[in-house]
Amino acid sequence: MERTFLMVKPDGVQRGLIGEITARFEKKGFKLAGAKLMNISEDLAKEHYGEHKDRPFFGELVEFITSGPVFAMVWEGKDVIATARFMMGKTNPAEAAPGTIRGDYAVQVSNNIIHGSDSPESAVREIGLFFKEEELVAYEKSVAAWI
Ligand code: IDP
Repeated sequence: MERTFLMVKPDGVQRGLIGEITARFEKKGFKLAGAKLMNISEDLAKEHYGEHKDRPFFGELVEFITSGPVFAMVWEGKDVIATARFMMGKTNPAEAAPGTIRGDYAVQVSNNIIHGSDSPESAVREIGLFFKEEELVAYEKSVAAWI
């Protein structure tokens, strides 16, 4: 079963959207494997967003993601990586469709509420950066056959 790393960013936590966002993935039928509220260190932020290190907004991005607690999660399910990205909406909230998380709750690209892994390789890398294996919980949900 596929796993992805999702994170409610500091703007989403401050705006009280943890429950709203988590509920969407629960109701969709995905399974939560781990979650925690945490502060991101500057080193972790730079590592997580390493692919953007040469972009002009990198400093702003690191400052933003370390500006307050984030809610880090691992979700499991069939095609969860691509489906979660679809549910998040486009990176720029101005282009994100209504009904998506960014389309419904965000205005600016710098404050776009949620992060989600964009490929299987990113998911493995990001889960490893944020979670120890023992923080992830393996269990069966009795409704699985109905999803
Ligand atoms: P993604 O989060 O949809 O995968 P990426 O292109 O990987 O999008 O960019 C990572 C994050 O960097 C975005 O979610 C957004 O918060 C931030 N970002 C992207 N472009 C800009 C920009 O032009 N200004 C400020 N922040 C940006």
